[in-house]
Amino acid sequence: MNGFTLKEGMLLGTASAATQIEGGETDHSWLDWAHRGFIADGSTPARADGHYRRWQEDDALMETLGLQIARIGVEWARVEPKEGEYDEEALAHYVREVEWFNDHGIRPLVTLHHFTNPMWFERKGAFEKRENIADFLRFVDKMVRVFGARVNEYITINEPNVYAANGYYFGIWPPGERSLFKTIHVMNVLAEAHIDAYGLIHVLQKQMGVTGTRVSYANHVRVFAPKDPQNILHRFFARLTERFFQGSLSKTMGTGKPSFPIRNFGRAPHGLYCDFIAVNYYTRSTVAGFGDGVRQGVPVNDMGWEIYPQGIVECAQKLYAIHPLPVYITENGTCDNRDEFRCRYLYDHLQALCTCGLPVERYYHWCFTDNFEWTAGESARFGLVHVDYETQQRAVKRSGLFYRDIIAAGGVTEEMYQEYVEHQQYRNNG
Ligand code: IFM
Repeated sequence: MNGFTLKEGMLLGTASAATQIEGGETDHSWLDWAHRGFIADGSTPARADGHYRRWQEDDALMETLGLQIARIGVEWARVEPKEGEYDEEALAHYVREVEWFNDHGIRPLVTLHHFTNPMWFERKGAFEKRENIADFLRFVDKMVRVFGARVNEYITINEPNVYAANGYYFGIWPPGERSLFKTIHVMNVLAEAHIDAYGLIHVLQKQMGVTGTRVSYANHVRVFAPKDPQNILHRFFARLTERFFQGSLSKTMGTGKPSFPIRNFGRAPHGLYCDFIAVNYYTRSTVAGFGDGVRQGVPVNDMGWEIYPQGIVECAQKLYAIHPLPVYITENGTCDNRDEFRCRYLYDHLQALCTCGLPVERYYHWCFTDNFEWTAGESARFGLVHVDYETQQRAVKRSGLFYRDIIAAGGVTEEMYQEYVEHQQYRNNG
């Protein structure tokens, strides 16, 4: 018998990021990166989904599909195009959107930083400099006051580990640096920025009489498995890579207690700096030395990432061991350009979550619409809704209909399994 029931009270929706969907010639680090020729297919975030203008169409489609929650991002560079100067129209835009969500029974969770910096902040050295945290906090302060009681759930910083690793270690994202020392330093500054923002949001919401405030950070977490589990070096490097990529930063951000290789950590007393566990999960990495790879003969998506559904539970369990809090899957999804296996992916990951013992309260699928996937540009499709970038036409994919039906049914029945999942197979690599 196939199928499963969603956990009691578990809510389903989607996650997105402003730069990836909004479009527009906003003066930020990713438009600059695209203009410098670093996007594989030559696209830029200036086009994306044009969501900034089409938000009502997109959000109404979410409502039609029955989504209960929406994780959305705010584009800092739109709101504060020049240092210390706010764009009132941009602020009003985001307020209108969260109001719309609240009025239509879709609960918003707002991400304040999702990879992209205004260029004025980037030019100042962004999170390489501790003193620049004040700029981020000014923006946080502004947004939280402007949203008031309309939003009481925030992610301060999205995937600080990916921001630091890609921008400062691999040099493939802005600002294109390659220095282990800087990577660790930036992680350190991001952890401080999160802890300060966490405290600030709570203080402001309390002052405004807002209740039920929940704030967290969201790291991109993976399973790091030794290529040969019998090989002591493979095991050692798997543990080391996990620590450098996610373990150390997650512990430091959540507790204020520096965890190697993060050191020299600032002013925050040790404590608890998250109100829920945020899990962005996609894949498992296979490790045999420095760097990571993908095992051969395993199911992979269109970007070559291993599909390993049980990993979503393994990663959540690790974070739960640090802080036993409600679990929000703040991102999970896959690049499946022809929508050939996304239903199976959804089924396998949701089933793993719904049959585990963790208190999983939210699941935000990445993403609602296809969108600008950073250096892969428009060529990698993660959406439940297809976007024709030329015409900007939206078309709900089969996986979008499956997601709608899961929400309506509170799980997957045998009939739904047969209709959407049974015939879908993953492709193996190698
Ligand atoms: O598109 C990204 C998102 O911005 C952050 N998490 C991973 C997604 C897929 O790569």
